Amino acid sequence: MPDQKTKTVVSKILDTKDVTTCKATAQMIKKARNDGVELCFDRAANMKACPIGADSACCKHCSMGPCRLNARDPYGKVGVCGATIDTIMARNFGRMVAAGTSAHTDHGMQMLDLFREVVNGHVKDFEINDPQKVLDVAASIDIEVEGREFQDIANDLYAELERTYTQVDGEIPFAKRVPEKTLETWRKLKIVPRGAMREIMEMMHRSCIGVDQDYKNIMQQASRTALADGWGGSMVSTEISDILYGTPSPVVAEVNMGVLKENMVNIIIHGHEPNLFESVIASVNSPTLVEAAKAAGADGINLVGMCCSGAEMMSRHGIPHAGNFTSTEAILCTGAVDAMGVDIQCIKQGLAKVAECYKTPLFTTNPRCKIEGVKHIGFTDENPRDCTDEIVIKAITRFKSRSLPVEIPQIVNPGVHGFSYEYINYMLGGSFRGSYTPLNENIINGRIRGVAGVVGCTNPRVKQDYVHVELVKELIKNDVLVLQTGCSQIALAKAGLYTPEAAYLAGPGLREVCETVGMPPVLGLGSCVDNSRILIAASEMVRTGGLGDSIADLPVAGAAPEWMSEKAIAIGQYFVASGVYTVFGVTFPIVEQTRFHELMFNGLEEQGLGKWGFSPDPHEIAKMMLAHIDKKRKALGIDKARERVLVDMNDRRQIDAA
Ligand code: NFS
Repeated sequence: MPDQKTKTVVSKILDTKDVTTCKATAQMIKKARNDGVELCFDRAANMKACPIGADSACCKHCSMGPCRLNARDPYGKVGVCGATIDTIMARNFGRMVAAGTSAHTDHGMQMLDLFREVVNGHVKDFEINDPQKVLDVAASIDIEVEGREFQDIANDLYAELERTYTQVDGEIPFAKRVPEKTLETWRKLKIVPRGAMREIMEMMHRSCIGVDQDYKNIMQQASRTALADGWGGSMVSTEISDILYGTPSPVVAEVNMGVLKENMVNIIIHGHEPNLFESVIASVNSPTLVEAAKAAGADGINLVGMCCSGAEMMSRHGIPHAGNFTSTEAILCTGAVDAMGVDIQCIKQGLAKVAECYKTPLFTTNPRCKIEGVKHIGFTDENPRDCTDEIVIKAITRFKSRSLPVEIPQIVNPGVHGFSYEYINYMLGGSFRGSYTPLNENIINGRIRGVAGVVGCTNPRVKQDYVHVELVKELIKNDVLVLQTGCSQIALAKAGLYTPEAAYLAGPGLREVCETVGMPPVLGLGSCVDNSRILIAASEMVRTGGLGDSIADLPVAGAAPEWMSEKAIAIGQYFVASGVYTVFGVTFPIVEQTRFHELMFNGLEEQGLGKWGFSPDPHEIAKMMLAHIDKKRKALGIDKARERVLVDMNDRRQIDAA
């Protein structure tokens, strides 16, 4: 039993069948309940979401309020300052975009800081692993590379990319990668981002009381801010991480809680920054620490990832992954986690109590993310091992003194991960004629109906993994190639969709392509900042030809069916502003039958951008995405009559048996 002093009484009893389709998580929820330990699922069941807040119909931006409007009569009332429902919803939405963008850009800027310090030789523990990518990225933004010293090119690349964040005026460097017609639309709408800091600052300013009170004008700045994330902060983060740690290529990796090993020192790293994780890899491979683990009676040290940095490390190095966002507390109930190190983002404060219950040392490492009562071991790029060696030593000590019974769900799902934009190029075209031509050809000839990005979080307000898995199964069944990142990728990996054999679940056209190339019907691209890889792939599809002149012309669609974070809203808005129809599940912060709703779900598309969609139901989301893909095929003149294929009972039996 866990520590009696720290356990909490769970009031509302949950049926695990209603909260998750992840069998390992379900097993741990039951164990937690027996142990009297509360998890996020219990907190969600016992915390009714505020209906006014869920509709985004309230404003607390000044002390004349907070003002609450009535979603059933949205125009019957205004705030004390006179703000209408449209102003209030647009301001709230803009601030969510600003918050999400700030998270990705702050992360990206830290990666860029590290690149600068590696290039100038101040940081010795990290190095450039993909020098070719330095040249490729530099060339993509018109930095001269021919006949120049590598160091000079790298310095120029740093200086140029710094503008992504700090530039006061002008277009961000990666605007050069945007298809011409898409960029033209942005210029017309005045939404080409300057620097992310400037855009976030202006978004926050404009959403203050008494500033921007025209919902269309507020959304113009929200789009510009979001684009500073997708084509700016996030894209720089992905490119620099590839440069420093290597560009991913397919690798077999194991996913699910069974990656924990009873007879080993288990360490989980959970968060979003690859530098912490890379340094832990060095620590767990240190002969001294491996010896210490063995001296403590363990067979060795077992390093495992969770959430986004976990997805990134799995893609790059094949490091096992233990689960997505809603499983981070549940996994501690195994009693087998000897240390958990976290950095930034999606770190639940609830982890502290669960870790205490199961005597798992939990460490924060980044000055941006401390948790009351949790030990902080500061991580620095200059001396990274000081932090990560200490985490490993603490884990070994905990292994030696394990006093609680260990129960590890014995479920492991191997799969192929690590598809980058570059690898897709190579995979489809071969090393001598790498290109997206075969992808475009297969879309034009109808073998592949379209491409979907299914990404984002899990959320204890909906059955974990269920919406992701049902949606993706239906999309591939209908010959839609699915690209994935983040916690969604982990959901599908746990469902067994990351094996080439899973192609049997795909429709005949997609199956044929998968079998020819030897790829799974879903391609995992890594963490949430790696959604920028989807933008680059979409640009390349436009450039390759035959599918229209802008991203908005492509037969593509996106979804975040179990989203929860403001980061997801920023991502959704940059996909919409890039021209992609993007459907969210769970809930959407909006009141229907308002002008703001009309703008978001139709008006933006009329401006030449993409648009939003919403449904909590995976089959409905699939229907909406397929209808959009078909509409785009028709506009391109490549449509042929197709029936939407439903996943029938026979398919379900096959899936369950898989
Ligand atoms: Ni994305 Fe990563 Fe997961 Fe959602 Fe959180 S880990 S950045 S926000 S929950 S996908």
